Amino acid sequence: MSARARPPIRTPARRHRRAGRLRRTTALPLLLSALLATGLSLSPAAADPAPAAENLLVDPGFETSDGDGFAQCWQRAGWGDNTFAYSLTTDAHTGDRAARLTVTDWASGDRKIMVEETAACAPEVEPGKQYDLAVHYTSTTDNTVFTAFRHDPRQGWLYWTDLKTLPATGTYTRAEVRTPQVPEGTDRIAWGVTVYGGGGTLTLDDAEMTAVAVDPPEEPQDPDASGSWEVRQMDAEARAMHFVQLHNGKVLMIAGSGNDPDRFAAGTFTSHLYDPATGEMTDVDTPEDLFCSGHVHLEDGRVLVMGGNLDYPAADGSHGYKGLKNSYVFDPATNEYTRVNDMNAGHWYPSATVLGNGDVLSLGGLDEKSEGTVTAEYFSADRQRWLGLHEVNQTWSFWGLYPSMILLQDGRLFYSGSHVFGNGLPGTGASLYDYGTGTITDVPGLRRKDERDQSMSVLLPPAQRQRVATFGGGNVDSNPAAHRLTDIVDLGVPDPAYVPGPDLPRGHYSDGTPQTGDEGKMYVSAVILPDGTVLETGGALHNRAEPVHEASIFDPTTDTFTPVAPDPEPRGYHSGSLLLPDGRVLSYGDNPGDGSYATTLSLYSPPYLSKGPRPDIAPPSSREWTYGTENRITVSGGGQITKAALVRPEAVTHSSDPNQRYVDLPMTVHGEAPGGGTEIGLNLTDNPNLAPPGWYMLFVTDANGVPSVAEWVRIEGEEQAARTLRTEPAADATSPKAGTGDAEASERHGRHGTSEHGKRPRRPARDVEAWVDGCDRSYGDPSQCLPSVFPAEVKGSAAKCRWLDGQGWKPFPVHGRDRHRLDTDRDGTACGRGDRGGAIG
Ligand SMILES: [Cu+2]
Repeated sequence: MSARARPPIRTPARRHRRAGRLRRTTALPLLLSALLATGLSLSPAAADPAPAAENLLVDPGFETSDGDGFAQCWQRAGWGDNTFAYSLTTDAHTGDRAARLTVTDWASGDRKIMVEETAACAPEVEPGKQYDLAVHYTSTTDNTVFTAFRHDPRQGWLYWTDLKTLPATGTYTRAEVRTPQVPEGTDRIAWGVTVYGGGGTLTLDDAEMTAVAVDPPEEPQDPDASGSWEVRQMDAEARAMHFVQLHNGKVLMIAGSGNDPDRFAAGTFTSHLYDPATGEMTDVDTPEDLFCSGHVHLEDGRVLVMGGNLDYPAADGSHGYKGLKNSYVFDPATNEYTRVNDMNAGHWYPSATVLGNGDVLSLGGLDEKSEGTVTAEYFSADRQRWLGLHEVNQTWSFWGLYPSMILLQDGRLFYSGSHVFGNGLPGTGASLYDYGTGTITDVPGLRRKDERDQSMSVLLPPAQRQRVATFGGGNVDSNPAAHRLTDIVDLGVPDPAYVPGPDLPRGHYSDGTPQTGDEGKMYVSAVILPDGTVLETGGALHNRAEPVHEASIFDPTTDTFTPVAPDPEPRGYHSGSLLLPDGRVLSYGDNPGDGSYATTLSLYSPPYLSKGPRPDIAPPSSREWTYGTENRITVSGGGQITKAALVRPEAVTHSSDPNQRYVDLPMTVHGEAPGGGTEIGLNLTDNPNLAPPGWYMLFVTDANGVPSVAEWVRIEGEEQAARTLRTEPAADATSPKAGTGDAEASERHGRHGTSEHGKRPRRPARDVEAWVDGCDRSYGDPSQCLPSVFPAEVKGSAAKCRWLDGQGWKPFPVHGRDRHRLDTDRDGTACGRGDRGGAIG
C-alpha cells in the first residue's frame, strides 16, 4: 500500500462548484438548533435503548434481483484501470444471497458495492444527525474501506468521507461505524464498501443503516456564549514569536534575538519553556539566532527547527535580512537543541510541512545574501538529515516568505496564497505543487492576492473534507487598510477554485472605536478547536499599527462566523495563538512599530468550557496508533459522545501553521465498558497524508458541544507504507492537467514545469528589497519600524507625527534621508518639539 489519493467515483457530480452554499448568518449555530430539534422530536420509545432502530436500507440482504445480475438498490461502481467482476453468491450470511466483488489486475482506481444513488434507494437523512452503518462481510484484502457520499439538492451527489478500514477476514464478520454529523445541505446519503489497491474478493451481506438517537442536550449553564479571556503577565521578557505545543504539555517559545538588533549584536538568543498550568517560564539554552526560523514536529515529538536570522538589515540599506542554513532539533525530553546538518541554502522565513511519510519539505525565505531563495530543502526522517542539493527535486521556484504550504490527501501541497510581506506570487497567487513531478498548477479565485500578507490559512475541520480557508490580510509595502475578506477552497474536486466566504466580523480598535466598511485585519490568528470549529482572533489594520480587537468562531459546517469576546490585549505583528490540550487557546505577542514587545499572554476559554460537565477519556491502553486501525477508548461523564478527532499540536509563527489539522475519527460505539463508562472504537484513516505521523491531541465532544481534555496519542508511520514518497501525478480525476494550462502557469511563474528533476537549469535567487518588512530604517532605533508607506489618510509631516504619537512613538533619531520630512527643524530628531507646530500639516 502506498500513500495515495482516494478519488471519487462520481466525478461529474463532484465537478460542481460550491458557490451558493455559503451563508452569512451569525445566528445561533445551526448545529445546536438541529440537535435541539432532534432531541425534542424523540418519542419516549426512542429514548428507551431497548427497541431496535429501524433499518433504513432497501433490500439490506441483497435478496431481491434488480433484473440485471445484481440486487435491487445496490450499484456496482468504480473507476480506473483494473479488472473486476460482480455477482450474487449463495454463500450468504443469512438468507439466500450475498453480493460479491472480485478485483484483479489492479493498476489504478477502485471498485465499490454501494447503495444506489437514487431517491428510492438512498435513505433520507437529517443534517446534524449521525447514523450507524454496518455490514457483514468477508474479504481477502485489507484494502477495503467504508465510503460515504451525500446528496445536496442543489449540487447533486458529492463524495463525503471515508469512514473505516475493514481488515481481511475469511469468515463473516460484522463491521460497524458511526458517521460524523451530516453536513448542512444534505438530504440523502449513499454508502458502501470500496476495494482499492491490489486485488481481492469482497462479499457483503445484511447491511444496516440506523439513525443514532441523541439525548436532548443539557441547557447551557452559562448564558454568555462569548467565552472569556484571562490576561497573564509573563515572568520573564521573552520577545518570542515562535510557539510550539509539545506533547508533554509545555509550550516552547522561541525568540532568538527577538527582533532586537541590540540583542543580536550582543549574541543574546533566547527560548523559554512555558507551563500553562503554572504560568512558569524556564530558560532554554539557544545556540543561534532562531528568530524567523521554520519549525515542525517530527514523528517522535521532537521539533525540527530550520533557518533563522544570519543578520539584520544594514542601516544604509546595502543589505537586508539574511537567512541561516543551520538547523536544530529540540528534544522535549532534555530541553536541548541539537544541531543537525545544514540545509543547502540560507532560509529566513521558511515554510515547514511534514509529509505523509514523516519527512519534511521546507521552501522559501531569504538566503545568506538576503535574496529570495529558490532552493527546496528536504529532511529525511529515515536518515535524520537534510538531503543534498541534487537529492532534492528542485523546481528552482521562489515561494516567497513563510508560504503556507498545506499537505493534501493525495500528497500534493497546496500553496494557499497566505504569506508574509508584500505582494503574493505571480499568477493567481495560489497553486498546487506536486513535489514528485515538480508540477505547479495555479488555483484561481483568491481575491486580493496581493493583500494576503499575514493573512492566515487553515485546513478546515475535518481534514477529510479537504477545504482550506484564508482569512484577511494586508500588505506592508503598500500599507492599505487590511481587508475583511475570507476565501474558501474545496481541494477535493478536480479543478479547485477559491470561492468567497463570509467576511470577517468587524471589531474595535484599542481606543474603542468600532471598525467600519471594509476595514479588516492582517496578522490574523486561526486556531482549530477540539469541537471542529475554528477560532479567529487578533490582528491589526496597518503595518505594525492599529490593533483590531475582534475574535469569532468559524463553523465549517455552516460557513458562518459567530463573534465572541475579543482578546483585551493588542495582538498585531509577531503575535500568534495556539490550542492547549485542555481546550483553551493561548495568544501571545505584539511587536508594534515603536519596537516594543508584548509582555502578556492571553488565555481564552471558549464557550464550550461553560456549558456543563466535560466528557472524560480514560488514559488509553495504547498511545501508539497505526493507520487503518480501530483504537478503543473508554469515555465517562459529559453527554453522549457525538464526535472524536485527532488535532495536531501547533507550531505557529507569523500567522502560519500549515500543519495544523483536525482528523475526524469515525466511531464505533461498543456499549458499556467493563469498569464503567462507554467503550468507543475510533477509526484512524489509512491515508498518512490525511494524518502525518506524530503526536496528536485526542479529543471527544459530546452532544452538548462540550469537548474533553485531550489525551496524547502518537500515530506511528508504517515503515513501508508511509515511507513511500509519492512520485507520480495524482490519479485520474484529481490529477493536475499536464497540458497547456500548466505550461501557461509555469510560464507566468517563471518556472519549468515539464523537464525532469535534477536536469532543470538552476535559476538565480530572486532580488528582494532590503526593507522587505515595510520598515524605513532611516528612522528610529534599530528595533523600530517606521512604515515605508503611511496609511492613506495620514498625509503631511504634522499628521504623520500625530499618527506616530498615537502609536506610542516618542521623538526619534533620523539617520539617513528624511523621506517623510519628519525632522523639519533638522536637529536630527524627528517629530520633536520643533517639528510639530509649523510643519506642513
Ligand atoms: Cu518576523
